[in-house]
Amino acid sequence: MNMGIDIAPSVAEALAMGAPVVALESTIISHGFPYPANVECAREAQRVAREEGVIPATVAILNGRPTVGLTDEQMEHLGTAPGIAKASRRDIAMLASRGADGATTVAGTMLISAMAGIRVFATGGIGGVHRGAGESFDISADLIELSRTDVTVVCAGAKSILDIGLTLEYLETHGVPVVGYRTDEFPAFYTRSSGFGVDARVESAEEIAAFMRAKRGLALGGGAVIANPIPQEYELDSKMLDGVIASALAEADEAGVHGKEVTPFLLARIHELTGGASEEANKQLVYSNVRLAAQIARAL
Ligand code: PSU
Ligand code: MN
Repeated sequence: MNMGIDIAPSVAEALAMGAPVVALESTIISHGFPYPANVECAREAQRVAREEGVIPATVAILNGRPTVGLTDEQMEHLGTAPGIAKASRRDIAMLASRGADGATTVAGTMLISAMAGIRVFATGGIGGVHRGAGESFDISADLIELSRTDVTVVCAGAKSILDIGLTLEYLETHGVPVVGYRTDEFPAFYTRSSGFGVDARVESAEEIAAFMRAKRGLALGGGAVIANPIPQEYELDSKMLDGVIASALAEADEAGVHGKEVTPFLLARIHELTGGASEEANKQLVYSNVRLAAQIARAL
């Protein structure tokens, strides 16, 4: 039985005509930023996509229905209502059966995008292998989804709250291509460099579209990561960040935070400890990723 998904008219029409569509996630709204920056960022991300001639499709679970393409009111709801669930692959069926709301992670958004037939998705940063995963086994479901669902995820790399080296090893093991857009290095979200390389470097959206066509033509399955470094002018100071991240990690450890709470806890602490600086950087890298994702969707 397929209970189906709800696709907004603008998105359904674009998909039917073969017009370009870019998916956007909603965990970033409910758990990634404080209010009102969260809703502002979500609206501006949609505006940037439209400015690039592409239809934005923000994804969430509303009243138990996977929903593709959100209105301003729906995004306001996700950004303000208390206790919105974080929805990764394993949460979706329970939210559906209970008729509840959920903000989709990268994994959840990929899954629902694939159901809708959307091939490109822009986010801020992907989840990954957490530091200390050898003990905690904390590896984001985003990485497993990338290995099984054919959606291309444009991101600014992964935050150094994660073990970036192990995240890249894991993606390699699971056959997920990691492509650098105009970079040889995998970016670290707030900063352009991490000290770790990418598999391949490309210079244009057309090259990425050609890569996606080749991947599909060979029925290779699985997704791909397109790593787009934060624009230089918004990059944060890495020394300052190292200190902030160390404090946030120590606090999480002390507070005994675990499971799906870890990432939202760390994101919130980083925003609190750095004030407006990280918030601005985070917003700007999202817009830059939406712009690139839109260019890829058009090139497809
Ligand atoms: N990393 C960020 N910002 C985010 C997230 C991760 O820099 O908003 C969110 C994304 O929705 C991602 C999720 O899919 O956190 C990963 O959570 P976890 O580590 O619990 O899998
Ligand atoms: Mn986790």
